[in-house]
Amino acid sequence: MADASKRVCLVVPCYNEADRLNIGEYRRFSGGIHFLFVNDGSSDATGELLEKEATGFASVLSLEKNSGKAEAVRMGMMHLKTMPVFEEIEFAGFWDADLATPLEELDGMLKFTDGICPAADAVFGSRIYRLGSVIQRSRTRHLISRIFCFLFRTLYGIETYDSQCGAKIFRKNVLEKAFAEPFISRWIFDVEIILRLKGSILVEYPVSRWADIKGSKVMKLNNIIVISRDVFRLWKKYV
Ligand SMILES: Nc1nc2c(ncn2[C@@H]2O[C@H](COP(=O)(O)OP(=O)(O)OP(=O)(O)O)[C@@H](O)[C@H]2O)c(=O)[nH]1
Ligand SMILES: [Mg+2]
Repeated sequence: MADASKRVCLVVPCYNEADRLNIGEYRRFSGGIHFLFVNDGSSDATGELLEKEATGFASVLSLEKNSGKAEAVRMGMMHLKTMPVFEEIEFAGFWDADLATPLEELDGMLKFTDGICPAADAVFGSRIYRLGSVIQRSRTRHLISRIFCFLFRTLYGIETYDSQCGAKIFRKNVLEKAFAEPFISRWIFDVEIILRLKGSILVEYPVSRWADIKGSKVMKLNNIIVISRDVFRLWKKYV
C-alpha cells in the first residue's frame, strides 16, 4: 500500500481478542501503516500474543483494567501524540480489531480524501449496500442501525448514513477536539465524536467490503438499553 506510506497510524482497541486477532494480516500492511494496539485489560491471551507478535511494525499500549472501546480508543489517540511516529503521520484513526473492515479499505479512504474531498478533517467508513459492494451484515443489525441513524438525525441533526462503522481516520488538527475529553457514552462514542466535531468537515466513505466477524461483544440486549440511555445523555449535553 504505497499510498498509505507514513501517512497513517491506526489505533486498534483489543479486548479479549486473542482468538480473532490476525497479526499476520496487520503485518502484511505494515509497510504503509503504523499500528498502535491498545490492550484494554484483556483477561485472555491478547497481551501475550501482542507482546510476542506485534513487534517491529506496531506499538502496544496496555491498560490495566478494562475501560471499554471508547476509552481505549481515546487513550490510544492521546498516547499517539507522545510517540515519535506522530510527527510523520497525516492521519490518525481507529480500526476494529476483527478487521470486519479489511485494511485494503484504508487505501480507498486516502484516495477519496486526496481526490474528492481534500478539505476533509475526518473520513468515516460507511456500510452502504450498493451494487458492487459486499457488505455481509445481519438484517437485524442493519435494521437496528437504520433506526438509530434516524434517531440521530432527528435528535441531533447529524446526517450520517452509518455512524458506527469501526473504521475512521482523522487529521491531526481535530484530534484534540475529538478525543481530549473522556466520552460520556460507552457504545455510541462515534456519535459523540461527530457532535464534538461540529464545524469540521466530516465525510463518509462507502466501504466496498465489510463482514460481520463472529465473536462480537457489542450487540447484546442489555447494551441496546445502555445505548438508548446514552442517546438521551448526548442530547442533554450537546444539543
Ligand atoms: N477496548 C475495548 N474494546 C472493545 C470492548 N468491546 C469491544 N471492543 C473492541 O471494539 C471493537 C469492536 O468490537 P466487536 O466486538 O467486533 O464489535 P461488533 O459488535 O462486531 O461491532 P461491529 O463490528 O461494528 O458490528 C473490537 O476492536 C473490540 O476489541 C471493550 O470492552 N473494550
Ligand atoms: Mg466486529
